Amino acid sequence: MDFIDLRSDTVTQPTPEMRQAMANALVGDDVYGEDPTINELQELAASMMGKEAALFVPSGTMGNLTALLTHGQRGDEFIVGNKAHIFLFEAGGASALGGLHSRQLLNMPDGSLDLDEIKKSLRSNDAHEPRTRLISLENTHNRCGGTFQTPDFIKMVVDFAHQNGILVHLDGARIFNAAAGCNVPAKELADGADSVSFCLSKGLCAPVGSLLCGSEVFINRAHHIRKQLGGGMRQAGVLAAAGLVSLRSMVGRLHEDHARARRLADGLRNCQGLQVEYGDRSTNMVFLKVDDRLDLSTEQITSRMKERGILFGEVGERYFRLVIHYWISDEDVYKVIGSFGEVLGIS
Ligand code: TLP
Repeated sequence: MDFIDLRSDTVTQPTPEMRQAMANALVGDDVYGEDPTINELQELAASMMGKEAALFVPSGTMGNLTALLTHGQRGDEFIVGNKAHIFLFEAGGASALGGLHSRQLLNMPDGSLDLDEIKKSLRSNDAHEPRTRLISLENTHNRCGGTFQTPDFIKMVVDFAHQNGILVHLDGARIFNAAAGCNVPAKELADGADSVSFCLSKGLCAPVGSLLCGSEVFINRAHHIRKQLGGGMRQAGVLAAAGLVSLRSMVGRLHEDHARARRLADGLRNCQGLQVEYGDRSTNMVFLKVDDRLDLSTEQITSRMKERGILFGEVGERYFRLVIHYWISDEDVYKVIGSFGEVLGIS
């Protein structure tokens, strides 16, 4: 059976254009800096983020980890939301490998952080305390509904951080979804951030890879850290070739995914016992809460939907995430709405 796979946008397969570009890619040894396709991708990524330089890394996790390890010293503290991907889902890498100490602040429901809470959490020069080194933001914010953070919010945090000698890293795994959501170029969302990472292998459909962007000095240091992490790749231009297609052909279509996500959310609002989370700042993710009064377990719902050829993620108790991406058509969206109606009933 061909599944309608809404578990994540990480499940996207490369497009035929990408496979063609991969087959024809010029390659070289990137550890020597000699892969022309990677160099081209890095230059394009840096310019799209408004930064001096960029580094191709195998994954979003390695992009974030490389950024944190490049910015901070052992014992330094970084401020991070309690629902941030870096905090929840990156295997504690910053602490395990960098000795970095996380200071978790409650994420607001829209994924932002409260500036007053950030202010209160800054450390003093007292020898008992770690040094506050960095604030890490996420855009779009995955666990807060795939919501985009606005340029004003980012600017407010960046300005405050810089006035206090603190750096800002942006986990922009889906920064192009955020840019499409608030209708600004991605570089506006990265403006002022000391580093930004973004993924090619999510809604942009490339099979592998992320980019870490920042100043030339930062990227030179990050290059060294990437090597320490074992992320120095050789003829990875075959991967970068797909990434170039992502940046040139896939960025401009993300609003289509958002329109389908909205259609899906609107259609599901008629289903019995479902609370649909999709608001003004949502992008390609729809979250669903299942009413406790509904006489179906989470497993029953997921298995009955699976029987109908539909997969999605369970991200909490009676809580689901459905992610729209390039390979999900309008027809698929209507099938998902109809199937939920069959399984749950229409109210
Ligand atoms: N997110 C994945 C899972 O790990 C949860 C997903 O299915 O959404 N930052 C953000 C905001 C992410 O959502 C992810 C992946 C990453 C970083 C890590 O990217 P990879 O998987 O390439 O290491």
